[in-house]
Amino acid sequence: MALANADVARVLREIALFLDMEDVPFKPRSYERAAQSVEAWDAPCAEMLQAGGVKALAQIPDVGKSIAEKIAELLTTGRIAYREELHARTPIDVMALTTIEGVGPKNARALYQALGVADLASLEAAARAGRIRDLPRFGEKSEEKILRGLAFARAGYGRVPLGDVLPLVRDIEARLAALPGVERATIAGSIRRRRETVGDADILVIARRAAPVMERVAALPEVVRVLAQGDTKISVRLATGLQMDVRVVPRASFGAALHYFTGSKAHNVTLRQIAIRKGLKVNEYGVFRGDTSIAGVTEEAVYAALDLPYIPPELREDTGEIDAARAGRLPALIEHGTLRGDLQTQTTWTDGADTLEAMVAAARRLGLAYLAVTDHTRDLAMTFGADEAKLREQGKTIDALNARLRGFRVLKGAEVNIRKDGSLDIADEALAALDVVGVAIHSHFGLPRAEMTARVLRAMRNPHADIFFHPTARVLGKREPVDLDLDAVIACARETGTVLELDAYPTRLDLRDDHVRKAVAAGVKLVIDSDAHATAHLSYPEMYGIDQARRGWATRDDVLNTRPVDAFLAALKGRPEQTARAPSTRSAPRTAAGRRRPKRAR
Ligand code: DGT
Ligand code: CA
Ligand code: CA
Ligand code: ZN
Repeated sequence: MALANADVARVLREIALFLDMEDVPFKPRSYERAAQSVEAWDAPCAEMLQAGGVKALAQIPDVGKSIAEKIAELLTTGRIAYREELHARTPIDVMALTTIEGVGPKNARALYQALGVADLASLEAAARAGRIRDLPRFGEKSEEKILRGLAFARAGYGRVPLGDVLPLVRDIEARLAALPGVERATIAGSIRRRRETVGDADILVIARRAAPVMERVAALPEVVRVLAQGDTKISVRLATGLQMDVRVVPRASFGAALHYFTGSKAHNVTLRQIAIRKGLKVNEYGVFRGDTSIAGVTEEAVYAALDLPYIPPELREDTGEIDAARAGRLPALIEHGTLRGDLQTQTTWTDGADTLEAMVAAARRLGLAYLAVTDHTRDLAMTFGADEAKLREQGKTIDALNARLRGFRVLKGAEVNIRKDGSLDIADEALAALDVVGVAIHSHFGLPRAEMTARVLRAMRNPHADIFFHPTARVLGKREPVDLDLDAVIACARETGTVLELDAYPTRLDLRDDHVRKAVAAGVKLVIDSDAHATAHLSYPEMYGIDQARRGWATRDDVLNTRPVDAFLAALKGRPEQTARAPSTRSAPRTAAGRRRPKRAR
């Protein structure tokens, strides 16, 4: 079976890590960018190679001739000699080791050279034996951190981030739907509810005859093993490790089956109790009065039979949605296709893979009308963080670009570091010249709750801090959320008019759903951003962000970047409309700065 682009990207990424470990300049970034780009590329590399040779591969952005040749080598021989060379010098599982928080490529090499650590098992053994603490540049704290990281990686095992499975499962859904004899194929279970992590995939298929469908499922190229097979259900293991259950159901009971297998279990249980009180019975075949089915073809009919309006799958967690439905108080959830701007993106100015022009073009293709460039700032030296002078330079470039653009606006922004003490790493005057200031935690993740909360509140009280980016700083499967009093943050956001972000990058999803719900309930405004580091990432808000916002009961009005650019900017803190609400926090210079708040009559 030909390697998928994701597999190619993984090898390129591994090479980047090896090069990084050896302190080779520039090259690690080239490989990392190429990996990102290959991963995001629509056409399979294997097919491109077949159709157009190495030249075709070199058409992929950020894939130069040399890397294209290596991809071709990988696709034809299954290996890259260069990678083998690097691996022979430091024969370690660098990919696995660097998923542990506290272990970068250079640490990994040091651990190998001093202690022979080559994989997660030997890392754990070394940490448990207390041998890491004595190494130069490590110490007891790093050893503890590594142990925590290992425990965290283990605990997460078994559930995978939604973003790791959704594209593949959607693809399989489409292929099943196209099979002869199949009337419809639909994702159910936690993936349909868009839960942020997934235990296994569930797909329902309407077909008259189940056997041929199950044969085709077993023969899918991704399937490595059939775990179980019955008359209408088959469970398989995919090459990625994911389990997938496919059930074939008749049209007459499709709505009931879809409802049942979408879950959640808790939602289903509560609904069944309601049915019982009405003298009805609900199961995967329908809603029954005695032996007579009174609903089953559609989910809407199932709910209607219980005197309920349709409840969107994202809300079906038994966290009050059934009561709200009964009372006619379900929120009008934010819809797909309603976002008009993106407030967190990075470009080649720092650690993004694509130029500002390319990002703008891609954003326009997605139907957006504005985009804030929010490259990292000074303290993040390794990502070429901007200082005040660089931000000024960028500002000029953006002005020039905006003068050429019609119907699109690039906003001047920055992703400003919140320092340990809550101060920001860019001077207020420079912040005042920006359209949008995002503040974020990128260091000192381990502060105790009180200190962490005070730090964040201080940053949010800065009159220039418009948006608090990825508030809990978690990385799914890798870094736990910081210990932060979210209630205090939400109260402060409300008081100061600071917007909270739902970062839709698939390994972040931060704020997560239940935090969104709290923020929305408190009347705090949100934005849904991509945190894009490449053009392909700009679709994340639509792919993941909206769904998580829906899981947080957010309406369109709660999300500021559903508004046109002028209305969006007007809603940020310190705007004339807002000063009445938050008088104490905004000092005069912000609006008086002129450049910061130009009248946008264009
Ligand atoms: P997951 O796979 O852990 O991410 O979560 P789900 O929700 O996809 O759970 P899964 O795959 O075990 O089952 C799919 C759906 O089937 C589940 O959401 C509700 C339904 N279901 C499964 N087992 C039961 C059950 O024992 N009772 C009820 N009422 N529903 C069930
Ligand atoms: Ca499932
Ligand atoms: Ca399942
Ligand atoms: Zn960030």
